[in-house]
Amino acid sequence: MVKQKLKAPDGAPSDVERIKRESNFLRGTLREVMLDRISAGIPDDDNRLMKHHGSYLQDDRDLRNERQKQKLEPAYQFMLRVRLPGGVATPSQWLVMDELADKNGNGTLKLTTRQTFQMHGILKWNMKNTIQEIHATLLDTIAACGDVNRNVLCTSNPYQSEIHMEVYEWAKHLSNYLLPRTRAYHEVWLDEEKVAGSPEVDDVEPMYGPLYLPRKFKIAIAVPPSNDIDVFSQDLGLIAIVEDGKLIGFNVAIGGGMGSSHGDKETYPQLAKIIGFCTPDQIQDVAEKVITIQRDYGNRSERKNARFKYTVDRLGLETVKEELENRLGWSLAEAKPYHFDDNGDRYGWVKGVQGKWHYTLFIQNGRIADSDDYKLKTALREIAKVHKGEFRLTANQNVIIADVSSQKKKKINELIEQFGLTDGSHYSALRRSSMACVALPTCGLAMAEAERYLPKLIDKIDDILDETGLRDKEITIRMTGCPNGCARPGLGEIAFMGKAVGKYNMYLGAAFDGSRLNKMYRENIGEEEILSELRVILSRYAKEREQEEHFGDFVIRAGIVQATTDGTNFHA
Ligand code: SRM
Ligand code: SF4
Repeated sequence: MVKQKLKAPDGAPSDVERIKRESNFLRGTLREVMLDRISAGIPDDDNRLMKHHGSYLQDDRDLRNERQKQKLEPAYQFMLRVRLPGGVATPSQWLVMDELADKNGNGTLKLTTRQTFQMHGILKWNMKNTIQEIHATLLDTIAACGDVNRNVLCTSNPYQSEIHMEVYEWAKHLSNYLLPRTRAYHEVWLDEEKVAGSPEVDDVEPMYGPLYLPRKFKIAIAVPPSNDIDVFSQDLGLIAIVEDGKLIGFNVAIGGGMGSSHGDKETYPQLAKIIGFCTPDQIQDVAEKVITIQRDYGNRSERKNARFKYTVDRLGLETVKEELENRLGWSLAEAKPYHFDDNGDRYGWVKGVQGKWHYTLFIQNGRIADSDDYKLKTALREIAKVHKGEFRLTANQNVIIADVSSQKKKKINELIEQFGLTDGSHYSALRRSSMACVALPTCGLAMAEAERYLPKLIDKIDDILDETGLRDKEITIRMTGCPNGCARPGLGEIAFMGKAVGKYNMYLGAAFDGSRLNKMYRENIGEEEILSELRVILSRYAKEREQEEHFGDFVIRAGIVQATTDGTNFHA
């Protein structure tokens, strides 16, 4: 067989490549434009660079039309995303985030689908002191967005075994090791003085180089039987393998991703495929070499085809594996058996292996806010004041109050009761298994509502669940305001992706354990049609399902949506 010569796609580099190239390692003119007081916004080139510092310029879309009518510039504000490997934060870090959200943000915190905090509504003149206060609490926002490796996820549950702690340490290590090395962040936000002279390019970014990656890159580590981080949706997914109570290594899966564009067949969600196994001390090398393959062969002219999943498809899985092994200088071992039960969270109190307690709190779509009748933000602040353990943010947008001693459990329980916090048990199991992305009003790409609408839609679906006796049946349901897939909708047993205001494409049939994508069932439908479709399908599920059969499996067996022959990747 003639060995394929690897190359990146031809074509002129995209404008973002020019911006990165001219940026002097992500500096651009950010330092200067953040001082300008004429506009609350920043130029587009700097906004592109800003992402690598963990922030986006946005505008409040609820106010867009009105401001346009009044000939005012959009209501510019920044979103800021923290880097929080494995989602672990201390109570004092929680308190700082809580205070900053009130002082400089819109008074809320968003727990994201990648286990971290986002703040919205920060004005330009408050950005620098916000980042400085985050830094002072030993957190940062470096590489939380942008064409680099993003926040590294790992299974949240700290109770099942000591392996979880070990895996968390690996997630933290990978996140730190794969950070950009440029001092741009320190200079722009933390007033670090620029070192004289200009070091050689390779010294500045030995792994990334001056152009960084063609696109964002995502890594997550799952500890079976929990797939709470949706390991197959990642560019690089690692599955912890435990034998005789010891972590012996990781199955390595590559080329997953959720995003697509409506009606564009050249873009699609895809599940990562397992290519082998490596030991714990090999994962740094594996991650680094996979990233350099994407750096060298990813598409730098078409950003919509630039994710690693497209590089893998273009070059072929086997070729990428071969290239990886060439770069490693050794071969991956054969993948080991593993089993996932689900991709959800386990709510309420559980006792961990070391005798400490952990409480998973249900947070609807990750939004921490106070309302007249539910003081969630205040409650978590009061808990953080007395809590001595950790907060663990989950990839399902919930939070675990973790590592609670038996003595402290009583106090935390009192606060849980005083503020009426919930583990979700009085809700339908479907609501507990729901996720929605931010969408309107802050996301510039949203075509429809998600976070603000899904709870209301579920109120109506709950009526159907009550009629059909399915209230306690766990069915994953996900909604996004566009097909970019931020709430990993391709892996919802039921999913909706925004098409236009009030209109969604409806998808059915993902696997309950996150191992099979769903398929488009109806296009561009509104609430009435969604509910009438669900009434028929859920009624059939209630009557015709086999014992223990999950909803996603049922819709395929019943022929409501068709699976492809390999059954793994059948997103329309
Ligand atoms: Fe996302 C872009 C929010 C997880 C795929 N995502 C965005 C932006 C920044 C919009 C933009 O580019 O202007 C959104 C900001 C909205 C806002 O107002 O806050 C946004 N993404 C989110 C969050 C906050 C959703 C949430 O409600 O939790 C999640 C933050 C994660 C984090 O902490 O890092 C979030 N985004 C995801 C995920 C899920 C995951 O990573 O596990 C995905 C699908 C997985 C994947 O990447 O394939 C995801 N976001 C995208 C995409 C499509 C990327 C693609 O190449 O296919 C975009 C658009 C883009 O990059 O051009 C995007
Ligand atoms: Fe915005 Fe679309 Fe992501 Fe939702 S899925 S946050 S609408 S980019």
